[in-house]
Formats: sequence, structure tokens, C-alpha cells
Amino acid sequence: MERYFQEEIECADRETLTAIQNERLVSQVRHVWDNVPYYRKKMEEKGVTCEDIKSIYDLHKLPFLSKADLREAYPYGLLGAPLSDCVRIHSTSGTTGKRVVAFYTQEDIDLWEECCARALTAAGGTKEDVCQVSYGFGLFTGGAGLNGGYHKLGCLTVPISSGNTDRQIMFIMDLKATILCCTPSYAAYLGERMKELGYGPDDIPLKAGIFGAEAWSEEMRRDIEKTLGIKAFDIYGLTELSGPGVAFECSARAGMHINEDHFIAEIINPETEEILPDGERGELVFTSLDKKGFPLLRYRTRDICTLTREKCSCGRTHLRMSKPMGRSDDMLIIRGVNVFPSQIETVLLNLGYPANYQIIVDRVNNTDTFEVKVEMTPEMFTDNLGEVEGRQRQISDGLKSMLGIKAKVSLVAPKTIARSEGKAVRVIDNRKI
Ligand code: DLL
Repeated sequence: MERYFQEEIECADRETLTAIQNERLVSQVRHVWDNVPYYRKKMEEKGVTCEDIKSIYDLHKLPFLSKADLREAYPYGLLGAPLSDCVRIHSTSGTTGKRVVAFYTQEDIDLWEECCARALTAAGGTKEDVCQVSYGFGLFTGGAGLNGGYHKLGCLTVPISSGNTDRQIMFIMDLKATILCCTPSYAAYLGERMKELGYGPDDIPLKAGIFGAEAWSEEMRRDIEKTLGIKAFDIYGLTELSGPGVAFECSARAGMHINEDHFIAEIINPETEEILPDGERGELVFTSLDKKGFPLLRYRTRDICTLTREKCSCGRTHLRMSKPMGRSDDMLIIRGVNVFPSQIETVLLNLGYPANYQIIVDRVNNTDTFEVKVEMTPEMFTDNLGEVEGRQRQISDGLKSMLGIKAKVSLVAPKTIARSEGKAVRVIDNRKI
């Protein structure tokens, strides 16, 4: 039987949800107008005042916010509450330019943790569970958000953070952890290491995993589930909107329910900014309805996905987003063709290779070069050149039929591609250097 953390709101009918969204949007726009001069100026430039926003049907009148705005407004320009009311910051893991700093009031943290508790309950979690939180703690939102959510539910949490894989495994086995939270690439690595240590899926006490923070394919889900003997659930979120728990998978695992009482989602064409109908693929845009410390309106996430309002078998009524296939800024354009790392992952896993790969792109004589390094498993490893070439050809053919372009495939020895403890780095694009 499906269980909910906040059934009344998670299963509310559309009329009730719309009424909540209308009321919260009007009050949020007023809050931003009164407290965030940076955004008020953007509204004035677009010729819109807070009086113009009377319901969600007026949302399209508001200007978009982009990552560039967040950088320009760094650090306090988008702060929505007095600093004395804020109790914490988190920050993005951006490698270039200024980091984004998000502020939280205590109420913001409570709402965020409730969203995480909804996700945990949807994955079958109860207060009887032992949850190992192997997302990073600190400025990254993964560790703190999920740990807080589990406390709302009364679970025993193991706030181990990322890294030190053998210690992670010792705690899973000794404390009989039942739920694991980390990035999917780290879950895959934990599985690989547990196998090496001789643990099969039946020896491992885990029953579920809540994995997110990076794009991952259905094939990778299948692989992780098989090695760890668990059911794997996707969770989505971003620092700018609080962190994990903006959307999460339920037992149907057919898209992630967006917490619509807190966020309004739109899909737009990233080039023209035109709003697209449900089912069409485009960039996800979010408006936060009740966050006060860092209240973003129409924030362009750069994540590419689709939305559906079709009825879900779990009973939740909140709309669902598809797995993001990647970020528009992660998308590679190679010889004019759009390539997402997740497409390469799908080909490799379908052919029985592990998700340990690296994509190297360069430009030589004005032409893009495209190489995919793929790690062999110890069972595949051989010095028979004919066999290696055959495998390389097979992968190259698979990539050609998925992407329409040819890649140079190099098979490399087991354990030669660095493992990540957080978000995996799959692409080296030398054209940008
Ligand atoms: O990654 C928050 C998070 C922590 C989500 C733990 C889930 C679990 P940021 O570091 O700000 O926050 O990165 C946000 O990560 O815009 C997406 O591009 C990507 N992302 C997050 N979740 C998923 C997911 C956290 N389930 C950025 N699938 C987002 C694909 C994801 N991409």
C-alpha cells in the first residue's frame, strides 16, 4: 500500500492545488517586490508590477531569472529576508566564476526537509529504517537536506558524507543500513567495491536507494539495483531552489512528482523562451512559492526534460517531470550533432559495459574529434588484440546508431578511469581550454 508523508497535500485535487498556488504566488510576488530590489528592477524593466499578478495564469508576465543574474547579484542581491532571519547558507559546486549562495530562514529549512521526507516515504521509508546519507555534507545541499528529511520521519540516520568507501561499506553491513542516499555514480562504485569484497546482493541489508544530483539512465538504475539488491529511486533538486526534494520518484518510478504546493514548473524553448505544452521537451523553469530567504521567480534551470499531468498509479496528483537527460550546458555539440553523456551511458550499459567511461572532445584542423574511453571489467580484460578490436567496433557501431556520428572508442584496463565520490566528471572538452 502506498504511504505518504503529507497525504492531504500530496494527493490534493487540482482545484485545491491551483487555489494554493494562486494564493502563494500572489503573496510571493508581493514579498519579492517589497524585499528584492534586484528583481523589482527586472519587473519594472518588463513593465510589470506586483499588482499585475493575480493568479498563476499571470505567471508568464514575470521576467526570467538566469544563473547570470544570480552571479551578478552575488552575494546579497537576491536575499529576500533580513539576514537576522536567515539561519544557513548553501552554495553550488560551480567550478567557474562566482558560486551561487542561497539563504534559508528556519521556515525555508522546515519546508525543504518536509519535501525530502515526502521523497523518503515515497521510496518506502519509515521510522524503522536506518538511512546512510553518503551525499556530501557542508555547502552542498545533498547531505544536509536528506539528513533533515529523515529526522522529520524519525529514521536513524548515518550522516557519513561521501568518501572512504571501505568505511561506508563497513557501516552499511554493521549497522544494517536499509536505505542509501548518494549520487548514482557513487552507488555504482559502492556496488563494484562490495562485489570485490565478496558481498552479493543477498548479503547486503539495503532495500532502497535514493539517488540524484546528476543525470543517470534507466540502464544504470538496472545495474545498481542488481548489484546492491535494492530498488533505486530518483530524486531531483538544485541549490537555488533549496536542494534535493524539489521532485522525487514514487513506487511507480515513472517520472518525478514536483512538489507543486511549493514550486510551479514550466517548460520553455531555451532559445526562444516560448512556453511549451506538456509532453514537449525543453528547459525546466521554476518559481518558488514560499521560500523567503532566497525567493526565486521563473528561474531557468538549464535542465532539459518533459512534464506530464497524467494520472499516476501511486495516487499523488502533483505533476511529474521526466528524468533530465542532462543540462543544456552539459550538452556537447560535436560536428554539429547534439550529444548528451547519458546517451553514451545507455549504449554502454546495454552492451554490458560498466558505467565507467570518459568522453574526450577536441578540435583538430577545424574538425571536432570525439573519443570515448571505456573501462573493461576484469572478466573482459584480455591482451587478445582481435577481441579488443571487435569490442571497440561493437561500441562504435552502437554509438553511431544512437547518435548518428562516429566515435573513436578506446578500451582501457579495469580501474583506470577515476571514480567519483560525488557528481561524476564524464566529459573532457579540450575545445573550451
Ligand atoms: O545536486 C541537489 C541534489 C542533491 C539533488 C542530492 C538530488 C540529490 P546542485 O549541486 O545545485 O544541487 O545541482 C543541481 O544537478 O540543475 C541538475 O542539472 C542536476 N541534478 C540534480 N538532481 C538530478 C537528477 C543538487 N535526479 C543540478 N537527475 C540540477 C539529473 C540532476 N540531474
